[in-house]
Amino acid sequence: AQAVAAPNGGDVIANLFEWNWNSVAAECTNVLGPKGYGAVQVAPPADSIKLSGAHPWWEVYQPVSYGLNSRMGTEAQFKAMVTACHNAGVKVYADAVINHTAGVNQTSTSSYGGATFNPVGYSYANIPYSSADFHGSPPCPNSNLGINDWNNVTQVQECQLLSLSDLNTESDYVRGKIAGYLNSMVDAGVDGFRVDAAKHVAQADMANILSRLHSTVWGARPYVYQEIFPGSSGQLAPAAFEGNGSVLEFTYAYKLKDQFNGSIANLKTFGASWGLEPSDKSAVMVTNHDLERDRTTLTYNDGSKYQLAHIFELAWTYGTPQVYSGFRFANKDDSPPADANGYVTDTNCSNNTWTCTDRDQGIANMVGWHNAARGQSVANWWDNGGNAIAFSRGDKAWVAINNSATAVTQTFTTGLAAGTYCNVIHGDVTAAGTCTGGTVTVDATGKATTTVPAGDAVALYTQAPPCTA
Ligand code: LAG
Ligand code: CA
Repeated sequence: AQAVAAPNGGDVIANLFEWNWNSVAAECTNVLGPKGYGAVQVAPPADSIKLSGAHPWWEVYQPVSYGLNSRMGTEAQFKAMVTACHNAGVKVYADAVINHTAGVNQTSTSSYGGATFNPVGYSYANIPYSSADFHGSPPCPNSNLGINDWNNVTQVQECQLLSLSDLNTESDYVRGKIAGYLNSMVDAGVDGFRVDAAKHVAQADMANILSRLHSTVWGARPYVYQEIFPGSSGQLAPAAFEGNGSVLEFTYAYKLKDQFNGSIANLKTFGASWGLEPSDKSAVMVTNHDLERDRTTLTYNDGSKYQLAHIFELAWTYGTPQVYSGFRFANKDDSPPADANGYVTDTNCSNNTWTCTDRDQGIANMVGWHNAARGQSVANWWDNGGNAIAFSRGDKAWVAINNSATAVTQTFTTGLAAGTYCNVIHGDVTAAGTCTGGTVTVDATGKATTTVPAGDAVALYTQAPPCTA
């Protein structure tokens, strides 16, 4: 057993997409822990295929062994990262690719960790898997093994997604191998999993695999949130997977984009009535690595709207929120910054290659705001009927968001006790109790007169130590 600090109790997930393990470790220590993030989501940790030419980011979604030497670092670096994050109070959730191995349409036989495999022959010697461990036809009714009907349960779950070799998750052997892989991470301290392509694994198979998982080093069941694209009904609808854990809320991300491109005053009722999954089952997000590439959500290209959407997500009461930090790309298939052999290099947040959203001063400080507001209901809603809103969370925290092109000056009812508050969107409270940015004064009746600049926000909360000047 590992000696670890207790988790800090926060629930916000920083999704550090394809950051290498050393960079994740440093971020946990220097940013995520100090700012109150509850967890970090990391890229798929298994060894994966390495193509012969360029190295698109999606190589890691083609596992070829369950060893942990990968594009993001060695097994030792992975384990050191988990320990560093735990020591910073931050849990670690790994992206788990368990529906499939590499594409049967790939001819490369090299990997980042040195595994022996041949995708064309369904052969993965290190696990080992051979062709009997994959779905063929039957059960897939299509002779090319592809998915033709995306509303047909058998095709979606037992044919090949994108020609990726589809594991026979009905078999006890395969279930045992997948559970063994996941348990190797749990035993190393991993606290939960983003389950990749979960819609493509039969619910009964997933339930069986999850039943085999060990408890985490902190004595909890691993947190499971499943990738289920919406759009199908019945057994393929997000709700049909909730017996096995939470689901990533794609509808949340799509609707948030619509409102920030329309009128955020509508967000007053944002929640289950909008067709979202139940709050306690929803892992909500502004974007993720797929959505920023298909441009169906806000992305780092959207400037203040992207920042303000994260601020709203952290202030609102719905779901378990994520903050997304990836890398900049010109083309959809671009590699993350990597060395000549494709191994991802250390994250650099200042040379315009990575998008370190988790460090954005306003977003990072909203994590503390979010933690302070836990358990408090939304109150004191205000909007201008267009693109400016404000609300409090009980008497603990208050925010105003201006998604319009003109400044808004207003006397707001904040719900806060009288005092001087640091606007955490642009300031940090120092040890001496001063604010490095602007302050807002709340009067004895809880009112504050302030200006929210265009494309900006003002956020105040009761902090310790308090801001005194
Ligand atoms: C996911 N969720 O269900 C990931 O979020 C998504 O990023 C993954 O696709 C997908 N499921 C499979 O894990 C990504 C890329 C695909 C890529 C795939 C496998 O978006 O473009 O497919 O990872 O690396 C690529 C090629 C395909 C090819 C396939 C197999 O684009 O043309 O058929 O590899 O060789
Ligand atoms: Ca499947």
